[in-house]
Amino acid sequence: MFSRSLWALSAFSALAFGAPLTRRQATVCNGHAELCDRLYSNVTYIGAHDSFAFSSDPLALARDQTVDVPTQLSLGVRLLQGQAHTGSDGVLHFCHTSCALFDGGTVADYLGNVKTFLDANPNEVLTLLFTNPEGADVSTVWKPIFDAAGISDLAYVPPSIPVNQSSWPTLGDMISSGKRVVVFLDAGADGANPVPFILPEFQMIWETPFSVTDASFPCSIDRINGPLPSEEHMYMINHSLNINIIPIGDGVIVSDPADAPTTNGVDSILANANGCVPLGANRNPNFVLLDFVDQGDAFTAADQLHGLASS
Ligand SMILES: *[C@@H]1O[C@H](CO)[C@@H](O)[C@H](O)[C@H]1NC(C)=O
Ligand SMILES: *[C@@H]1O[C@H](CO)[C@@H](O)[C@H](O)[C@H]1NC(C)=O
Ligand SMILES: CC(=O)N[C@H]1CO[C@H](CO)[C@@H](O)[C@@H]1O
Repeated sequence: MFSRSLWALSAFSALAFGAPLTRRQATVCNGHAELCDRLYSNVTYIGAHDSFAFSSDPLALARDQTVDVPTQLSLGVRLLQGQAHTGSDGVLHFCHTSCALFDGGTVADYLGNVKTFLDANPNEVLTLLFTNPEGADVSTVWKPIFDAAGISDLAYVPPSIPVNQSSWPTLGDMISSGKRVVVFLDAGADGANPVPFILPEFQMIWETPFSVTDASFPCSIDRINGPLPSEEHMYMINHSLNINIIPIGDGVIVSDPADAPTTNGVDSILANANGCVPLGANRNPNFVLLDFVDQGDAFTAADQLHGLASS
């Protein structure tokens, strides 16, 4: 009895004093044990293009998604893309081209939804890739919104920028350290007052062209920045097929929902990925950016790119 309680006491003190020193090591990362040891840069994430621009109304031509952000995340989306504009209320919104055309609400509300997901899913690494066409200031406009949403503390801060292919942490390390959100901005992140967790996208990611209307998705490097060579970048395929609804002059290009089941199917995604592998230092794409991500079979394609059986 005595020795038993002594044992219990020592077990208790090991828990109380020892446990905080050893971090809980993640055993399942983004849904798969196999991904825990992979570098962040060696994983393929399915992304939702214009994630905020969701509508179930087929007449909403400016929509690029059918289901809302929490549903996208529950399906397995791990890259959320959004385009920020200042609304008429003076705060940052996610809007498609302009807030008059499609207003997806404030960035603050959006990030609140993201935080709810992160809290409920502690073993998930998530990437946020936002565009900043109006050049909103990172330290005075963007950072306070991330701070208020409680996401800044979860954001990964690299030891130095840019991060090359081999210098990203593993998913397991990101989850164990709690720094499991990676934030990229396409413009304005490398100005005079940078924010350590808001990373300049094109120094670390290159993209294929956008507004593609060719269903064979020929691969090329479109947007990229130095100083790292392209093979030290991660890369994103903009895998959404557009149609020109007014084929006069420059036309009017909108995303084509009727084609989404095919475009987001395994064959189309793998063909696009394979076409890019030679440009991507023989690596698979890191990010597959899709419209209407609830359609097709993108998550099976990602499993295949990871060499995993379908989950
Ligand atoms: C990526 O992960 C796979 C599977 O673990 C591994 O075989 C490959 O060597 C890794 N690639 C790099 C560049 O680390
Ligand atoms: C990648 O970055 C690390 C750390 O900055 C550096 O030690 C390494 O030499 C770099 N590798 C390449 C291939 O540039
Ligand atoms: C058509 C398409 O998906 N285009 C997008 C490609 O990705 C960039 C985001 O980084 C967007 O700006 C484009 O709209």
